[in-house]
Amino acid sequence: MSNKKIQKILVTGSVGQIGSELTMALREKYGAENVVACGRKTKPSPELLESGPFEWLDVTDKEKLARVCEKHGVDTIVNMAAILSATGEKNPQLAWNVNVTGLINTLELAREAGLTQVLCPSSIAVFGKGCPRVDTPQETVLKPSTMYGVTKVTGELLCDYYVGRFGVDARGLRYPGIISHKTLPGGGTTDYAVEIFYKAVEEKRYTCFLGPDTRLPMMYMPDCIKATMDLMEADFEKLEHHGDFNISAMSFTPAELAEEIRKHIPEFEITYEPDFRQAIADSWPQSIDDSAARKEWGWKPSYDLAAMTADMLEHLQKRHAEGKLYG
Ligand code: VAH
Repeated sequence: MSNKKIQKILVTGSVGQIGSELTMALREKYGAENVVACGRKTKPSPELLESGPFEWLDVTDKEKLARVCEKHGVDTIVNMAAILSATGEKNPQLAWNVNVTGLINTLELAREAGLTQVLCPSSIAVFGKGCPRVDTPQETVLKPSTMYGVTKVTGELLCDYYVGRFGVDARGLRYPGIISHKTLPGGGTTDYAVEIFYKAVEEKRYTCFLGPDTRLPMMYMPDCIKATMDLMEADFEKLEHHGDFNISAMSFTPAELAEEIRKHIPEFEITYEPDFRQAIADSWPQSIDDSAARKEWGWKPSYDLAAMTADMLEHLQKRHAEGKLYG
């Protein structure tokens, strides 16, 4: 396996929560014309559409994926297309098709075309019953209770198989809940940690779909982007793990997040009406041991709860004052 240089990237799921910001960060680093954004149906932002190449692509369509990669001379695929946990429970077959068929299409293309790298996101959703929920280790029992988690365990196993059997350079991160002020999330269990900021700014109150003491691992988007791009550039020879790195930045509960928001908006009020997503959250870790990522490729987060809250509210309060809170 050689550390071939990444030159031309295709990002699937470019219009999603992580994909939309990751695509822009990759364009800044590798050159806008060298990063092909792909979306399935959601309308891309003018910024994404006008800053570099864009293709309509369903990642489950292997022939179209191959044609687009050949057309642009792609050597690296960042496969962000996914159906997340809550939506996946409403349509588990769709989640399997997008998350697993989509992934194996990218791995097969990497094998057939000798691509430089495939970045395959995983999630803390791979964890479930039988593993420690505090400081959840890199190596432990993986028995997820959601189809999303099942697809991510399958994805990790497929990545590691393609690395060992075919010499494909496949890498992945177990993302925690990701929080951003640029792109609204869709269909996740951790989405409350984004919605709460918009409602705090707009209405000074929020009804949370998880209970007050539901502790979950979380990360601010700038750290998510940094982790992803750092792993992409890591020396393959130094990696002991491939598709399944634990990463984390912080862990908090809705009550702790509300308390932090009240340091900026004293009158903010929160109520709790747990729904079906409570059972999903209760099956996930409360905190993560990410020592493998720190050791193998120097992972280190920059944002904690206070820094993230201050930055989120600064951006959202400015947009709200300009009358364009939702863009
Ligand atoms: C979800 N945001 O809630 C995603 C993520 C760990 C959570 O995978 O489904």
